Amino acid sequence: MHTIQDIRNIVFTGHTGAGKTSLIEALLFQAGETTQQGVIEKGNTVTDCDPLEQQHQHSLYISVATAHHAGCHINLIDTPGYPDFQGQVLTALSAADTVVVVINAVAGIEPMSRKIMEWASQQHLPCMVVVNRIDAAPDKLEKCLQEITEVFGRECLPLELPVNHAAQVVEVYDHESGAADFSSVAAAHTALIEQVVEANESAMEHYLEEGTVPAAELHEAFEQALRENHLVPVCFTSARTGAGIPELLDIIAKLAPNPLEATPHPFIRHQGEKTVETWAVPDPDKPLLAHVFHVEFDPFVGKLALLRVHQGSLKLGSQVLVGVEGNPVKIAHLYRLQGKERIPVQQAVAGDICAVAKISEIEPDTILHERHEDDGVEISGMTLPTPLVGFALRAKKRGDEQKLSDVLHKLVAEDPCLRIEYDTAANETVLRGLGDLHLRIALERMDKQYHVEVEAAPPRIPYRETITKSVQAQYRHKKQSGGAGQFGEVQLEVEPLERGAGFEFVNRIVGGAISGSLIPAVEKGVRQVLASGAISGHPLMDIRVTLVDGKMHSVDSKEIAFVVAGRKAFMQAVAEASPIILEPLVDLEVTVPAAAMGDISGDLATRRAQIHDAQADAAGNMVIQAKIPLAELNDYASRLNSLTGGEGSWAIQFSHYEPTTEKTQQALMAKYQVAEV
Ligand SMILES: Nc1nc2c(ncn2[C@@H]2O[C@H](COP(=O)(O)OP(=O)(O)OP(=O)(O)O)[C@@H](O)[C@H]2O)c(=O)[nH]1
Ligand SMILES: [Mg+2]
Repeated sequence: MHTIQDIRNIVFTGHTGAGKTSLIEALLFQAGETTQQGVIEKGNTVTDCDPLEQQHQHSLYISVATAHHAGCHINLIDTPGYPDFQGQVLTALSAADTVVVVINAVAGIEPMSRKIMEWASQQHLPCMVVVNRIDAAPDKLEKCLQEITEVFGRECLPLELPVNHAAQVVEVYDHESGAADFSSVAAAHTALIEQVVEANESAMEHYLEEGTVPAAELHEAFEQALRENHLVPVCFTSARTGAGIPELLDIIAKLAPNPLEATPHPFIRHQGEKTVETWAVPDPDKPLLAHVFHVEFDPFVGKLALLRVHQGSLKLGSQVLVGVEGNPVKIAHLYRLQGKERIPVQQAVAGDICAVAKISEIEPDTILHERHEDDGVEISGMTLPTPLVGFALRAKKRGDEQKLSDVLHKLVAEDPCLRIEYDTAANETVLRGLGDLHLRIALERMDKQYHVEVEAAPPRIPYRETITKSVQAQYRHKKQSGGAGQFGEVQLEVEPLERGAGFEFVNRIVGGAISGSLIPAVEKGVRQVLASGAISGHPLMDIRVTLVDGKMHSVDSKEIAFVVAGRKAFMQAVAEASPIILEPLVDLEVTVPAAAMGDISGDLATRRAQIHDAQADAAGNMVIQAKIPLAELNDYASRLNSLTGGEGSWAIQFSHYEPTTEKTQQALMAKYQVAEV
């Protein structure tokens, strides 16, 4: 049974293709967890265990495996490197004590790695850089290290150096001299130790006075330097040849922080109206606090929740409380995971990672706890990016609607950056994600894993209608067929308001031409048109409607008559007030390699974009800022991918409404008339 001191929680992050999954595979093999090292191309790695991951040869979800080495229980968390799946990385950070950013030695620092480094330092998480694929670029490693210090900072220092033309590596924490492919072991050792002792006064004193630091004190200073991001060690590996793999495993066991040495993860506690920051105490004997950092659905065990125990111990057969409701549940199945394999365990102590199955009350981010006073505890995580790219979905087969809805809820539970929206105006279910690939993988999963056939179409663009001049209109509603009749007459004035002003209804009736009790009926009629649109079926905005006059009948003037009169008068007024259709514009930020700049701006020009800024960032990429109609972005993700070879990224945010083109307006109006007939 391992203790908290034996645990290491390492999350592997970095740009797609850097070799995270392969690296974990090599570490598992080195530690003797597997008898054969799996290969991405064969689809037989431990952590790419999902059929879609194997088919695409890319990780899509968080996956956990454990290596046992030098008395340590090392939890290795694999994450996807595609930007579309960054939600998985952000949630995995909440379970980790060390963030390993894997860099592809051939490609150097790529966009996702830079982003992850920022996130990790925002959270003060200990970081390590692993330069992988050194077999493929033995001559580029010195330059790669230089780039790392330039981009990530001078805290990045080699903890290893490649030797024998990158066939091996030498660790420079213990080794004080020897040759290396570049620099020297002595120089790297001195630089590392000097950086470490700067973090700790007593270690610094020993170093200055005696030239050496006692091992335990140096270890403590090393951990402190990691926590303060004063040191980011750089290692070198080849998952393919095995170079640097035994050394990396040793380093993880010896120098990566255990949960007691790591940066504690912050929690918040809701106390009535107030929220206060709080910390878990990584002590197995304290009351339980365990955080669900990932949920997945297994065809055999159903809902499987991955947890990091932050305080106390989670025991098989125990009763725990779930989330803010504090509902009691029994832990009937407790596992540790080895990719898709579930290994039953009796308990998970503070600091450890485990999985529980078949507890329907558990959602992503749920806290399992023991005392009702902890019902209001939540983990305080990073803000996730907003999913903006969408598909409107419909089940192909009639009767599959409920199945589709169930599947969508599962997909959203598995990925915090997928979202379901219901557009009631269009009667559409829209699935939103961070990009085209994100949504396409979700569609593929619906088809291949859940066997529900769907039709996907671009979602309806939220167009709006408005008017461009002021007019008055009058309408008399009169119905006299048997019994009591209906009579109502209203005179309205409509005026355009400035963009974004919304809607105003003003009553200017004086002298009781319409009784006060019937005026809300007129407004009701007007609002019906406001919501459903007058010319294209889209809501109206930026309009003031003034009720200027009207007539009533002492017997026949009921509410319904004035609702109808209000509606008809408003429709008539809008038709005469030169109505136009507005479309939403968004602020678009595109980051692309400088070489792709020409193609990208040319393409944007064909999409009616107005580029207002283009600047190089620190890594030499171009960052373009533009305003662009949302309607022009339906296929942008795949276009950007093909123009930049997958190197581009983009983000949008709503900006404002502007009149759409004459052509779009005519098309929308024609479509509406056809639908109305
Ligand atoms: N030459 C060489 N190839 C490697 C090495 N490590 C991984 N690869 C190859 O690089 C490709 C990507 O490896 P993965 O392990 O899937 O990379 P990843 O970082 O997990 O990628 P994502 O899951 O998409 O984020 C595969 O074809 C691997 O065989 C290495 O050390 N040397
Ligand atoms: Mg992977």
